Amino acid sequence: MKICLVTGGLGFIGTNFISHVLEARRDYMIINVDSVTYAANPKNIPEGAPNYKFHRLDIADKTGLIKVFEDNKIDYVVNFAAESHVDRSILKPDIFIKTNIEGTFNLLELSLEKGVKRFVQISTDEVYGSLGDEGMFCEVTPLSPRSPYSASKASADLIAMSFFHTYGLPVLISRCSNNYGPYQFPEKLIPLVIINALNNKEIPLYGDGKNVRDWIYVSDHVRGVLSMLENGKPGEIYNFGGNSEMKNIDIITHILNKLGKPVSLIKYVKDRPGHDRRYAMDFSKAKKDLGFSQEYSLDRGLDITMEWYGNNVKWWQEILSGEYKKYYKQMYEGR
Ligand code: TDX
Repeated sequence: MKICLVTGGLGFIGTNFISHVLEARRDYMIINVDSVTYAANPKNIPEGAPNYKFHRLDIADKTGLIKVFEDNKIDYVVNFAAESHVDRSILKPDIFIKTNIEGTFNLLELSLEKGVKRFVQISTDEVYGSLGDEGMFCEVTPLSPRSPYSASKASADLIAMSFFHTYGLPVLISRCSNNYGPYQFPEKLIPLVIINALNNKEIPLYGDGKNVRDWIYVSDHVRGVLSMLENGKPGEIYNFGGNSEMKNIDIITHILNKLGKPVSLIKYVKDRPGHDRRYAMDFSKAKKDLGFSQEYSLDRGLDITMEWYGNNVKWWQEILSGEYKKYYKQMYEGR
């Protein structure tokens, strides 16, 4: 049995990763450590799933983590736990430093001490900064993060890689473009558009709406992470992308058309400060070294995602009536 500690496994990508591994690998035992912040939901993974244990714990809580590492002989760590929303990092950056940097550092120290065989750090394309009309990010692109969120992720990447070079901890880093799919918290663009459209509510579009993002269906990303965990080379960084660059205005219009909703729902609002203009990923290394390829086109991924939000109204209605209500008001009213 391979004991795999997954952090942030009740959040969006972590949930999708755990579900995939539990289905695809019988020889994995998953230990999920998640502090259950606003963006996590304990119902995402059923209690009592086989080969699965859950601990409610913050990765910034080193004492708690020590116990998990002492009670279990952990082979692998996959660190999804992070504060991940750029707009929240602009409003209140401190928690991003604590979770994303200090939390990762705690995991690295304990992994080294306990002889973990592989440490996968889940990073993001945002660490590379912002592109103009041309070019793509590759793994050797210099880091140039521009928001407190992306700066915290870039910092964690640097510390993680320093553990590889200095102490020989087998660290691997994944950097991926914008994920979308089931279980994504509605503060992110795609679920926000779907849910607002279903509720016939205005859709806030930042700035001129021409910022470009590359979209990847979450299942493709989590397959990439698993192949990297199993077949990647320690000390390496792997980019993952979706080959689906779209301007924000175009992807919103596309979703509204699919849902049969009018484009008049779109409301141009004040831009995000420091808003990165364009992301695009060169993921030829993951293709070549890991055999990574996408299974989902943007259209297929969007159809499945829209269907999931349509079938799981209770899941997101609970969110809309909680803390998110206050955040949404602060973010968008009067913008
Ligand atoms: O209401 C909105 N209106 C809007 O125009 C929101 C929420 C977003 N946007 C724009 C901003 C971005 O250009 O849409 C684009 C996507 O925004 P987000 O969903 O907030 O994602 P982004 O800022 O691109 O960052 C995402 O991708 C990289 C994730 O949030 C990060 O966690 C990931 O690392």
